[in-house]
Amino acid sequence: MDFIFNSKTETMPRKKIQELQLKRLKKTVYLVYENVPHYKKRFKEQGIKPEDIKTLEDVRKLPFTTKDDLRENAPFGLMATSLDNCIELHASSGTTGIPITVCYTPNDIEVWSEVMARCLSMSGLTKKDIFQNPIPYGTFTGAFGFHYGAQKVGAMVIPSGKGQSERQIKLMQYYKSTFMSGVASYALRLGQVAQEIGVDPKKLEIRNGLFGAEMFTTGLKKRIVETWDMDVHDIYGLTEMCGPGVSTDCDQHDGLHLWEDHFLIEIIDPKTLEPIGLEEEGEVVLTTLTKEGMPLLRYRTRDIAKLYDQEVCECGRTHIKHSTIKGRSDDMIIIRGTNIFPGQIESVLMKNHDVGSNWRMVLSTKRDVDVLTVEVETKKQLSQFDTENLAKKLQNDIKSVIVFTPKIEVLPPNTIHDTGLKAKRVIDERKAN
Ligand code: DLL
Repeated sequence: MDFIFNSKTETMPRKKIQELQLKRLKKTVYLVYENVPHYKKRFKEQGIKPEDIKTLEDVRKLPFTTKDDLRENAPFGLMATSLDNCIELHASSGTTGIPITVCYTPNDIEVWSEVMARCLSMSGLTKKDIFQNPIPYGTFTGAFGFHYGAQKVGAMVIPSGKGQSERQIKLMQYYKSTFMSGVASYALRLGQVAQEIGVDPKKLEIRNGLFGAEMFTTGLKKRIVETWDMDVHDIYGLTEMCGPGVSTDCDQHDGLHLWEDHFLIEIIDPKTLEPIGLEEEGEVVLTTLTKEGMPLLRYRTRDIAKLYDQEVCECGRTHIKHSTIKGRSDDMIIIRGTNIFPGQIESVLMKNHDVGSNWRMVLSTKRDVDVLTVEVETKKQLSQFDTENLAKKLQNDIKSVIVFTPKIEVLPPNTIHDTGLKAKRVIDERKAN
């Protein structure tokens, strides 16, 4: 059940939210202009001054910030305060090997704990809960964000940390954990491991879960709900903003409320960089409104979503809602001229009850033609006959969604090996050919 952690702020009239946003945007603009040489240079190049920001729409006059800007200024070049004023550091490894590093002042940690407490309460966490946190504690933001937020709510945190799935299940049994967090695909994997060791996840005390950190399709959510018989919520966030805690869906499950008193969201067309209207899909661009350590203006997340046109939600919250993240613009695959998002494939797979928790798509080239192979693990070992039938069914179902016939490889359970914290769904071998 959905609880409101900070009623005054979460249900603030929209006009008031916008006034607060403008006040905080102006402050952030001065802060970076005066303290971050990169932004001062960009303002000069674009011929703008902080005092040019008079309305919220004026945000469009400001420069974008990209992942390349972060890498070029790594690790501390975009800091708006001295390292002496910071008390914690987190980083995401990225693909190029240069980690995106973020340092937090005490107030940044306080704000992060607050937004996480809001997200967790919205997913049903109360001080009575025993909160199991099966995310690696390290430079990845996930575990600490959940940890701070759950403690702020007053729940008891079990910092169960990285992997060791059997141990996670045993801790759940032993301590009677009632709420769990995690990386989306791991929640399903954990359910499968429970079944493998003879534990019915439905019979554990877990009744709520808050998951995110990667593509989280409706199909995957449904599978987690069915496996665990728990209420599932979706949490979005990224290292560059704070980590998890930017937005979460309430009990209506029709969009994620984004904490507009701390983040300003725009949706842009990634090609023209022009703003896109409500209810239309585009790239999420975020500006921090209260960050002290590393404030960012118009950060291009590469995540694809749309904003909903709704004044007040049934839950009483007034903060804007965005759709689930459809994918990352850099995850979109173009194969024989067709644009494919991994989420489209996952939605088909998760509807099929013979399909297990792990899958991936492999792109290769055969005689100069692109080939897409979808590798799928089954839940249980299947006979040759059933394996062939499943492959045919999945081929037809996927074809009807992506208008393209993939090859399907049906594999026994536990044959696709996890490559890291987040599931790696796309293996593109085309470049090597
Ligand atoms: O993944 C923070 C996080 C931890 C969020 C735990 C939720 C739960 P990064 O490693 O910097 O931070 O990765 C951020 O992950 O830009 C999205 O592409 C993706 N992502 C995060 N949450 C979701 C979600 C954390 N709920 C990147 N749905 C983001 C889809 C998500 N994608």
